Amino acid sequence: MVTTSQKIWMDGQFVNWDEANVHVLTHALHYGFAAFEGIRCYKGSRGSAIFRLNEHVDRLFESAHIMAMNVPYSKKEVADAIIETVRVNQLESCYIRPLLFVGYGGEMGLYPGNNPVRLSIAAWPWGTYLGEDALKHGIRAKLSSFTRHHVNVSMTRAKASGHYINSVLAKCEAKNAGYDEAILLDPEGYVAEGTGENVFIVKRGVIKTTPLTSILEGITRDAIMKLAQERKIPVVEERFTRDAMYVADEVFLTGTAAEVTPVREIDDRTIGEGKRGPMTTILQKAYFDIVKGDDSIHLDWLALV
Ligand code: PPE
Repeated sequence: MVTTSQKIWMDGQFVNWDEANVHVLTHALHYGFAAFEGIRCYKGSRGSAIFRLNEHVDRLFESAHIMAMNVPYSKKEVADAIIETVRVNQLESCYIRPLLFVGYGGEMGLYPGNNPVRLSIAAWPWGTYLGEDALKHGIRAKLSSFTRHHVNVSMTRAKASGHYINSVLAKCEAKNAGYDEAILLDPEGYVAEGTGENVFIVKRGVIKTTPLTSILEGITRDAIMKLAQERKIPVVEERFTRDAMYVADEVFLTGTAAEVTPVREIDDRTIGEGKRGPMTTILQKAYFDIVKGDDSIHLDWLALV
């Protein structure tokens, strides 16, 4: 169950949580034509801070641009509204979900026409994404029977709602088979990403992650790559196969919701030692130090509430 908060920002004003409703003929509800963000705010040593707020707002606008949606606000207005949503609800640590969608404006059919582009921003407390044990001991993943999007079917640089049918199908398949998460391959058979996470492997001291073809350009992915480079750990963006994951020393997933989650098993094969590996431990700690305000080098990644 979601832990509710008091108010949701909708089209420029705050409404009560239970009253943040839309018409059933909302375009986005029918065709998935919406873009969203997932952002975390952490209470740390410097108070509550939103991680990489500007990058998330930029990505929301990029999604809109790819989808040719006009955002009726400036980036600053959206960033301010996000901070205000956390403040109004007096949240300390929370997950923030801006949703930009084509609404109902009297017309139906695929063509968005003059239907309004609407924006809502909700925030609520959301704990560990993949279970209490996940961050410490790792998860069990399964390769999905569903393929991630082809670049010319869906443009995955956009965090578009409609893309997530693919993720939801993969997630349900993996969960129903008793696994924690699914990993999807791209249309050419190389590893793409998790249902809501990017994938990294570690082999003989080198970190690899998938290139930006059929994946979302993760903001956590970018942070982890930078953190590794700062520690002189080699990082390459390169395609790899499912068997490269099976024989990797470590595999981990990154995402705003999933944070930095070790993968201890894939398709019933133990990965490395079957527990959180040393590289994952270093990068996970580095990540949590930043979001908790304990790393003075990356303070520019935090927007204080
Ligand atoms: N790939 C996908 C498909 C994805 O949805 C996410 C975020 C990522 C990679 C990682 O991106 P980033 O958060 O910028 O590091 N998934 C969001 C939605 C999760 C959900 O269940 O909803 C998230 O983590 O907020």
